[in-house]
Amino acid sequence: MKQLVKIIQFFTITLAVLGFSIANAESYKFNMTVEEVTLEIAPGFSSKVWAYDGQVPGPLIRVKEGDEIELTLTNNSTLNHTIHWHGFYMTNNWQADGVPDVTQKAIEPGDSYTYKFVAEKTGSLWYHCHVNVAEHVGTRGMWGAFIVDPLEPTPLEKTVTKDAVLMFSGWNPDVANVYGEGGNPTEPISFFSINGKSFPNTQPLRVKLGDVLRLRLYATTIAVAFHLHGHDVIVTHKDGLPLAEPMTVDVVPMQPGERYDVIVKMNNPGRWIAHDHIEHHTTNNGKMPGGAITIIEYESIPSDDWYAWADKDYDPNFFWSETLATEQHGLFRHDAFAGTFEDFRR
Ligand SMILES: [Cu+2]
Repeated sequence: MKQLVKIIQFFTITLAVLGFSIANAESYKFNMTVEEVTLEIAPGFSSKVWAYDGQVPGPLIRVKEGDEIELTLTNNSTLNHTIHWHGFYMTNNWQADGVPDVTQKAIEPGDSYTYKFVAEKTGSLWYHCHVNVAEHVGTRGMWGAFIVDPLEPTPLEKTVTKDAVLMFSGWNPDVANVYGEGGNPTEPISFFSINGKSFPNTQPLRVKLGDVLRLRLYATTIAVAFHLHGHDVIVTHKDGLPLAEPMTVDVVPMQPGERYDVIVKMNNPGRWIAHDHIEHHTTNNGKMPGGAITIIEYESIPSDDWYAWADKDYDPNFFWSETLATEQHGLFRHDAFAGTFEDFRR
């Protein structure tokens, strides 16, 4: 009898949870394009890219668990593309997985394709092209972050006061200006970036004493060993999913495609570098400093005239922190990530 009561309770709770999620689900209709633009990555180094909505990273998509998404992608470029929704389950909906010649025909120049799916999995997910991935994703910037807020965040997540997305990638200057080349595993990747920019073109992360900072770390196209000076970080999520036991570390090793969410208690005022600890990833074509570097600036620390970023033109949304500070859901573009159109398109 006790067992039966338990079973009935279980189903009642399950139904209540499902009912709740369905009742609160939103439906979104988005449009994105693929554009051929040139992206400035480091001082003196630009690359031709295929960019979702003309920007790298592509627009941030943010919804909540259970929401429905309908996204139409129009290909304004000269080669075929798709979107693969990395980490999504696509239950009974495998045709939305975005793999050319497996789940769909690739989207040809001038054509559109509509993806419809439900945000079942939560956390720090992402999207990328799945046509000739080695070039399109590896060296042409076809990727962006997709965050699904869980209906029931973990207690640690609820303490976060500032959120940031850091997408790490690499670039090969030898093929940067020739579409259709690149992606050879032996090619020299000699520029390294966070959100499509190499230091000093990256941006600082400004915090205050007492902040609880969440960094959503994406090893988008290359291996990364993320290290923040002066603090330990608590690894709370791997590939979007909460860890049963969060782990405290000072280096976060990641392989391409992996994401780790880390939470940092901002309890040590100063100016602290945060960088990829694979040594040559902090260079621009072999010259240090460059590459995948940012600096955490506590607002109580005065600047110095010798500070590398003393005169920095500050962009508070470079890590999507402003967007993520709101309750807003949707698709978000950011001008700072936009490439420039070539003359031949005018
Ligand atoms: Cu592509």
